[in-house]
Amino acid sequence: MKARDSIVMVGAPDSGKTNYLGRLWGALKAENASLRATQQPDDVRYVFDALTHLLQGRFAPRTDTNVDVDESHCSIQIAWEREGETQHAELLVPDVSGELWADAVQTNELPETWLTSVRQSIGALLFVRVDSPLRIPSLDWVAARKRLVVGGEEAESQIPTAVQLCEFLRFLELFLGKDADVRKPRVAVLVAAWDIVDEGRAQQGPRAYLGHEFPLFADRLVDVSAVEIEVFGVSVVGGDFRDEAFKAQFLDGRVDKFGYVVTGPGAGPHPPDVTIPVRWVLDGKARR
Ligand SMILES: Nc1nc2c(ncn2[C@@H]2O[C@H](COP(=O)(O)OP(=O)(O)O)[C@@H](O)[C@H]2O)c(=O)[nH]1
Ligand SMILES: [Mg+2]
Repeated sequence: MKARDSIVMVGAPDSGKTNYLGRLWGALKAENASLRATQQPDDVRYVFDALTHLLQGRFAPRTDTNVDVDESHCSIQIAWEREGETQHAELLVPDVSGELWADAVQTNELPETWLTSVRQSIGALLFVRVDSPLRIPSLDWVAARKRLVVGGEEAESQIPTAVQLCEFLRFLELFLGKDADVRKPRVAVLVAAWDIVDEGRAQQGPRAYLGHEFPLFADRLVDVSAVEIEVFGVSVVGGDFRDEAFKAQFLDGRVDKFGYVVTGPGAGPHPPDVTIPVRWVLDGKARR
């Protein structure tokens, strides 16, 4: 049987991967989902737990960094219809290992198993989160480190977040799809927790947001040619559970009515469909 196409998830710790995956799982298992999960993931607990947290009105907490890395590796089998034919793919999640991605950037070495996953994938989801306390600013590095220590949060990487993002992108440019059947791999950049971006910024769209917050990375995005890039703002439930009014409203409703993706400036949220970035990556395969 032909190997199935895969998409790989990439991002530093606290970049929103687990919560997205939990919410995506909910979307893939929904009745009449056009992009659907075809079987239980091998590490089903991990995905279930993430969704269960959301359903209870809490974000899934950051993954315990002490968890064994292998345990976290998980994949979701997905299927959808294109031109009357059922297509299959899988979403690979080398999660928890966000820490390891950060190490890889620092040491310039990707663990062999990931390298293989990246080479065999037709596309990637690259995560960066709005207002992550683990973010390392590019400019005022010394002050930032002091502040991080005072705040009780330890910087896990000494490399500024924007530089780290550029490095992730460089890995992807070098290796993504090299051993896969795809002409030009697609990389969806997911700006997670889009719901906490203030209204003015939100109006300008996710690409402009990256331009403000991570100018170095935003500049790099423009001159990438080995992969195709699109930037998405993503909110897994369409709000922040720290907002009690929102939380009450959420708990009163159904999860499939919450959560959205935004694309261009002024585009506003699409109707609740968190699968949009995954679809966009998969569609890259159809274009030859
Ligand atoms: N407001 C808001 N916060 C989010 C969203 N997604 C993630 N977060 C926050 O980001 C934190 C880290 O997300 P997580 O999925 O654990 O990141 P990971 O370490 O990359 O797996 C969560 O605990 C939430 O506080 C979102 O859509 N909206
Ligand atoms: Mg996680």
